[in-house]
Amino acid sequence: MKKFTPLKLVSLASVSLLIAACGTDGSTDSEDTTMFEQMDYTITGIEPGSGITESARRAFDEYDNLSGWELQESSTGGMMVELQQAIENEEPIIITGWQPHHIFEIYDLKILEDPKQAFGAAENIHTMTRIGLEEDMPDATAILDNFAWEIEDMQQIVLEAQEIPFEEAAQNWYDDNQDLVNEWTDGVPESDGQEIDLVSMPWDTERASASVMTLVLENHGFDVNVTSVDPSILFQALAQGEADATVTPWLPTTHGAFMEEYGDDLVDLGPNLPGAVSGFVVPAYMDIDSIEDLPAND
Ligand code: PBE
Repeated sequence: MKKFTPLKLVSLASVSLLIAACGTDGSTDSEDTTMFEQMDYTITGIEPGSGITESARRAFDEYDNLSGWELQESSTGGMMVELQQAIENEEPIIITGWQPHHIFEIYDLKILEDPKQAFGAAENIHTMTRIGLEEDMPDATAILDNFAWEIEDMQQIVLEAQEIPFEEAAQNWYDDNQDLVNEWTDGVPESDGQEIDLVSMPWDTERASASVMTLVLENHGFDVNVTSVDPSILFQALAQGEADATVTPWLPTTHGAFMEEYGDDLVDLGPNLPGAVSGFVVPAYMDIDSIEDLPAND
């Protein structure tokens, strides 16, 4: 049976004890078994409210071979620490991971094949507004609608922001990409201080896109306010008209359930970034390639 450990924040001390206790003591019949035992048949997840956690739960439903495995939900920060620790010790680990993300620049990782597409195929990150924004703020809506960039752009900001403040990394990208920015604002009249409320999500990728959109709109005369919330709150805020716009939802899969619930009550302006990916991610030194390579823990 599948088991979940909601909101369990495993301390680092208990993780290392666990790993020590499940060491390679010869009690298992193959190296593979040892690797999965070493992980305690546990996948290291992130925040319970994230879309990728929903997708991971779907994977647990769809893959019979994940029976007896656990999804350990915690936080993105906690996941990153555990990943770093595992890689330093060349120990096995499976995380819920996504790209763009700077961990793919720092570590040699692979996304496990997902033949049942529990995490969807490649996704796009979309721009959305509340109903009526186009009528109320046609110029801001035009800029939002023109916004389009690539994984490499977003990843560059996120990577640089590991060393310098986020706003500075976004500003650097903005300064270096004036040609692209001009394409988004070309022909759009400047505002004289109209207020616009953006909603974003608490991940670095989303901080990057919200920071860039803030710079673009502010430099075009708008007064921008950004609030970062969980995906469910973000969709509610847009559907209820409490927020004006977002550049953050991942579709069709990661936030697909929210789109089903709120899609009729908001305006989807379409993709701003193509080819985002999420899934179960492992260090390249692990000798598995597909979710189907994971043995059930019966
Ligand atoms: N993420 C990053 C988010 C969206 C962007 C994949 C962790 C999620 O809701 O899962």
